[in-house]
Amino acid sequence: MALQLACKATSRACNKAGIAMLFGLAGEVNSTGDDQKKLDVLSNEIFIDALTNCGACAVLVSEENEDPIFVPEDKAGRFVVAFDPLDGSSNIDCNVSTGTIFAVYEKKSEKNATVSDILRTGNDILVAGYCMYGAATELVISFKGHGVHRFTLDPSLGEFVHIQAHVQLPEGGGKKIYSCNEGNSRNWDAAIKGIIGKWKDRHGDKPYAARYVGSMVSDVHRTILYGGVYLYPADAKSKHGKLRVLYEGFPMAFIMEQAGGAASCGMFKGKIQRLLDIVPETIHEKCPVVIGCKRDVEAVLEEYKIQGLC
Ligand code: FDP
Repeated sequence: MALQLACKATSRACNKAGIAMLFGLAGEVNSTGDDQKKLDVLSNEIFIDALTNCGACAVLVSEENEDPIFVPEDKAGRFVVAFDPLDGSSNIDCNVSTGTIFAVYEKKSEKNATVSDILRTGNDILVAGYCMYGAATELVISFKGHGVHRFTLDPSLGEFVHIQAHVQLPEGGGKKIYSCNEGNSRNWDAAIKGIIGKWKDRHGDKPYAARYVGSMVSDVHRTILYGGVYLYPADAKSKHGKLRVLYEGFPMAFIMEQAGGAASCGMFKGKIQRLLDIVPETIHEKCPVVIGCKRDVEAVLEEYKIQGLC
């Protein structure tokens, strides 16, 4: 309830951003070194307020806060939430879709929560989801073992309406789409260069289409509904990729697997790793991301074998 309330308030802020003069920079740099936008700051306050006061949470990790937030004892509950309040924020000022991403765990510590309650493998996630602020506001959420569900915000009611139960990626992998920032290709390893090359040159067959919004929520949402693959791989310059484990990689990998897809890091720290198996050591750690339909994720992993890299 707290998460969906915060999503509604963030949706309203995004819709009114132009009128309420919420476009532009807030003048600060966040925990991950990005310039904070006014909407980053506002949405972060919305999520922290909702999650701190709902009585359900013990620790919060936000992309916008360098340190974990420990909920005061009198308001503390048993859940731990990692979130990126407004992902894709470089798209805010040109009115392109952004989103919130979150993952929920149950704390292990018997008494007061500690940071170890959040530095865990993605296999411990109980609930993960994202909310996309696009042409419509859509909340996609999965409670472990209960499938992926889509809800669209009806602005006239102010409520999320359940529009699809047990969402699954299209049978066989769906549309042939790859989604990545190809501007980084010079620094990719041979396997990523190789598979993207094969998708573009299919010896007479129609090539894969390239689609990249540059907002992870939108690119993942399209991948779940249409098929294909989304990649932000490691490269020679960024050995851990760009995306954050706790509030980007893990929740999206969890949802993708629950929807019948696959989620890998590709080659990471010298081996191929399933994304949800990694264990972060710090709260803002990054990891490479290769997520989407099994057909395409497996083709990426196979390419590492073909190139003799694993
Ligand atoms: P942004 O920097 O605009 O916040 O990690 C955040 C993210 O956006 C993702 O939402 C998006 O997929 C990715 O970064 C875009 O990165 P590039 O600009 O390097 O392609």
